[in-house]
Amino acid sequence: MTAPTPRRVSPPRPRPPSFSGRLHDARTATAVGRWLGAAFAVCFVTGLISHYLQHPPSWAADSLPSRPVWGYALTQGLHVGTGLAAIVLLLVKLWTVYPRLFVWPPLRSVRHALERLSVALLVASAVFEVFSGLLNIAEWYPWPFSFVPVHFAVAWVAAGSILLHIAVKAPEIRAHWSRRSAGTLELPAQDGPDRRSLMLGLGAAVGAVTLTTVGQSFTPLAGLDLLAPRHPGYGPQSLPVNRTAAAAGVSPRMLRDWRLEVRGPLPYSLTHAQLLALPQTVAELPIACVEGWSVDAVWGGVRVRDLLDRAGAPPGAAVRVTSLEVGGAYRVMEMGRDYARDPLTLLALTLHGQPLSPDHGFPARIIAPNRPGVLQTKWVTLLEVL
Ligand SMILES: Nc1nc2c(c(=O)[nH]1)N[C@H]1C(S)=C(S)[C@@H](COP(=O)(O)O)O[C@H]1N2
Ligand SMILES: [Mo]
Repeated sequence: MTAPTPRRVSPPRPRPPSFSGRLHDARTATAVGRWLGAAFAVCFVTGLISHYLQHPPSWAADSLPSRPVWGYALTQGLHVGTGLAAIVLLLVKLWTVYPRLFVWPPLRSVRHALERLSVALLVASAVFEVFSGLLNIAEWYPWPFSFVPVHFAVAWVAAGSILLHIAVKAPEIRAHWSRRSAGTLELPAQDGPDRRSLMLGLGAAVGAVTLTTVGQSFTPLAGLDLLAPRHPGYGPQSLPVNRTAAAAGVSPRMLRDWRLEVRGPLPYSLTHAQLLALPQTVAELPIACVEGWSVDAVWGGVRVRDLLDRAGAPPGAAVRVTSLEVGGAYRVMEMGRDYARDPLTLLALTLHGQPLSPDHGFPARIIAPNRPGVLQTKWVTLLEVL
C-alpha cells in the first residue's frame, strides 16, 4: 500500500471586482478624454508661450511681439483657467478608467507591460502638472525643488505620454468618438441617461470651477471670483501685489538717496524730481502674473526708449534692468530691442495718477505691453544699454 499523495491545493485566485456600467466603458473614457486632451493642449501651448517670453532663445530676444498689449494676460488666463478645469476632468477620467487596474492578469506580454508603463507615466505626469500648478497659484511650495523648471520639464513628459496614449488608443478612440459609433455586443453604443448625467455633472463642475476663478484675470467676472487666490481689486492702489517691498527687503532707508542710473555710451543719473520733469507718457496696460491674475491699470512715466536715446544707445540696443532688491529671482531682467523701443514701454512713476506705492515698486518700475508680470521689474535703480 502506498500512502495517498497529498493533493495540491492551489491558492485562491484573487477575484477582481467586476464593472459592468456604462460609466466605465470606452465610450465614456473617450467622451471625457476629448475634453481633457483639449484642456491639456491649451495648457501646453500657453505654457510654452509663457516660457519663451521669459526665456527667449537669443535669436528671438530682440523681436518678441509687444502687441497685442493684453496678449500675455489672455494666454496666462487661459493657462490657469484650463489647468483648473483639467483638475476636474482628470479626476473624472481617472474614475472612469480605474477598473482597468483590476484587469487580470495585470501583465500579459512585453507589449502590454510597456503600454501599462506609458499609462503610469501619463497619470503621474498629468497629476503632477495640475496639482503643482494649483499649489503654485496658491504660492505654497511643499517640495524641495524649484517650481518653474520642474513644471516645465514634466509638461514635456505629459505631452509625450498623451501623444503616445492617443496613438495606442487610436482605434478605440475612433470607434467611440461619436454617440452613434458601434458598441460592443455586451454594451450597445447608445448613450443612456447615466452617461448623460455624468457628462452634465462634469460640465457643471467645470463651469462652477471656471466661473468662480476666471474673474482673477477676466475682470468683467471679478464679482464671481470667490475661489481664486487673487482678486483683481485687492491690494494697495487697487492692484494685487506678489512681492511686497518688505518681503523684497526694500526699506525706506534704501530709497532715501535713490537715483536712476543709466549706463551706456553717454552715462547719466537722474533724481526722482528730474525724472518727473521729463516728458511723461500715460498708458493703460495690464499687469499679468504667471500665476494667472491680471489687472489693467493706468501707468504714467518716462518712455524707456527716451531714457536709452539720452544715453546714446544705438537704435537696435537691448537693455538690462536692475532692481534695488537685494536677492530675489526677479532682481535683474533683460529686455530685447522691440520691447525697449515700444512707445508704451515705460519706466513708470505713477499708478492711477498717484505716486507708486512702495509695494508697486516706488520710486520707479518697468511696465511694458504683452509682457509676463515677473518681468515688470519693481524698485528699478539701473538701466544698462546692451
Ligand atoms: N524687483 C522685483 N520686481 C518684481 C517682482 C519681484 O519679486 N521683484 N515680482 C514680479 C511679479 S511676479 C509680478 S506679478 C509683478 C506684480 O506687480 P505688482 O506687485 O505691482 O502688482 O511684479 C513683478 N516685479
Ligand atoms: Mo507674478
